[in-house]
Amino acid sequence: MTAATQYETLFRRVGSNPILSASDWPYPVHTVFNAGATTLPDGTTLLLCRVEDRTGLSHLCAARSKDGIGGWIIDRQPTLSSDPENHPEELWGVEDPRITFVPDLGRYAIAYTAFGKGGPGVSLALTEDFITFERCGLVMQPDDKDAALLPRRIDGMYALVHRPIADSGAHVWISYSPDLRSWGGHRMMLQARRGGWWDANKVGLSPPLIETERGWLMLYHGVRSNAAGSLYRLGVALFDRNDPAELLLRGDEWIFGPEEPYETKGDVANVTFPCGYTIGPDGDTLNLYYGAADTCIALATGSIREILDWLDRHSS
Ligand code: BMA
Repeated sequence: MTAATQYETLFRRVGSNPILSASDWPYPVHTVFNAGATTLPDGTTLLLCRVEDRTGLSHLCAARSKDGIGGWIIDRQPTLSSDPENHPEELWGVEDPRITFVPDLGRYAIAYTAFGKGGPGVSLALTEDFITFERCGLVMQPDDKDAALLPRRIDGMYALVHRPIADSGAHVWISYSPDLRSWGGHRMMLQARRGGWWDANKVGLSPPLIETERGWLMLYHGVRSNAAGSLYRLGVALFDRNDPAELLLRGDEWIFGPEEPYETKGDVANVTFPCGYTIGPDGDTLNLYYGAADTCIALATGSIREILDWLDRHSS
């Protein structure tokens, strides 16, 4: 008798998952999840975590660690809170940050969901140190979320990947700007597949795009709604390096999804929702930080090279 064939494992969870939970916080909070990630110049991993308190609204709080796994030093108060007086679009909180270091600005750009009376929209803030922030305000009006800036300009323009909701569904788009304020040149990048597919109902960018020699690698969340609710799993697609709206390859199957108890049980069951990654010193190891069940933060590691190989064998 031969052993049953297994699906390939592209991401391995670390043994200490979940790596951050509400009980780690220096002030009372309900849940911590959906964190943006970056590596600071001294090698420290910084996570900008979405934190929900008992008002039900979210703010962002920074956690720093030397090895990106443990020993987190967490800001003693919210790092970036909503500012509804100046930004009414943030009346109901700020959520799901994605961080991109932009060398030509010399600063980190944080794209986050601003939640207000009009619904969720996309806002941008710039920072050098994750202590003070310059807010650019709402750059994509509701309904829109799941956004991240590209680290470099394309044909002289900044590029933002985001996920507007229209009557036709929830698909990933890219838009361009000369100054991070005025946006145009909108093009659709990736469509929800419809029908019975695992990514039939909604797709959205997960962490920021990853630039590889073969193109821009996108890890995206695909949502399938069934009688029990919604399942949030992770898929992968590759886009042209010079024209990121141009889809080259799209994986047929999901590559990561809820399996462990901390992913299948929580405030929203069956959710794995990465908003950030860091890349190891070898230039290939991908440390993927994801919100689990909208309750805690977990880490899984993969290899960019293995993901690209898999994509060659599993794309339609
Ligand atoms: C999405 C976002 C995420 C959340 C996910 C699952 O629409 O709002 O913040 O993690 O739903 O609830």
